[in-house]
Amino acid sequence: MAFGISYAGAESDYDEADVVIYGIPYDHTACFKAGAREAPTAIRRASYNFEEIHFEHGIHQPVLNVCDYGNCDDFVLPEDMFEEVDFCVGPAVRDGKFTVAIGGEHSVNIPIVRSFEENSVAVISIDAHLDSRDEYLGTPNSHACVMRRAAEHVGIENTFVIGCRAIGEEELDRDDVIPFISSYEVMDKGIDWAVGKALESVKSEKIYLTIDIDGIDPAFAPGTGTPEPFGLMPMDVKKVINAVGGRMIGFDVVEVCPPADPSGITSILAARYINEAIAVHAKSLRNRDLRRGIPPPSRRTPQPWILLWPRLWIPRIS
Ligand SMILES: [Mn+2]
Repeated sequence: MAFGISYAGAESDYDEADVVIYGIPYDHTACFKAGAREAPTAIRRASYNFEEIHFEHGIHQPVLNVCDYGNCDDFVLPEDMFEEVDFCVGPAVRDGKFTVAIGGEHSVNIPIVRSFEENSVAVISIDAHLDSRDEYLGTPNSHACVMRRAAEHVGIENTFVIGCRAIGEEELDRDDVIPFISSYEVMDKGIDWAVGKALESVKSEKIYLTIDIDGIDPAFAPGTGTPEPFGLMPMDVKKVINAVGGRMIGFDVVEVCPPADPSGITSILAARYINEAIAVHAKSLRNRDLRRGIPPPSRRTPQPWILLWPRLWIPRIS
């Protein structure tokens, strides 16, 4: 259980959890607006905005056991952050849990991907940037190098970026360009086409989905470290989460920057994507159980003390 405010509905212990949520409040390689370290708290708070039921999926979110494991400790050097994330998130990956990480900047994705076996997963990224530099501002572990590091671990054929529109010359002027579809192509041909291409392109059946919130147009997600105009629509990304569906084995949302998000709208969108990923995972588990002849779980019965509790419950923030 998290210290302070937990993600809404995350009431399970680790052992019985299907889904484990981690906050990784790391932003020390930020190059424009810093402050993503505040996102785990802001997104957890935003999670109380939503209904527990997803009528469009026929899913009541509490059918899954969700554990909020709290935040990783913060370290300044990315290599120390990697070690901490491997210590916290690595065991859950190896235990076969569905992990949901809340960044932090995009570099928090590097140690999570490395906790999967080499070449065992594909990494699909929603991002305004290709993030494929060998190194940036003196470190190979910058948030601008995430997909290059992923490609080294899972193979370049198992990487794909959707929605990018800010790419450095040195990222394109090389033989091993990370496969991508720009936001301009998505605008012309539609997100269904784009995600279809991505799913065809990657070789691994299992997919880790990482959402850099700056992939969405800054009109809808202004609270981010490096905002970039001409982005994806919020609904596009919901569709991507659904299209990846049962192939998704882990998820993160990164680069929300609460100091640049005075209305909180970006954190709300990020929390909604987390709920979407949890609902999609719940749906895939339900379908798997149905194939095995196991009846779907019934909605969790409220405990008597919950029925006595005042209806308006405002989470305490500490
Ligand atoms: Mn980005």
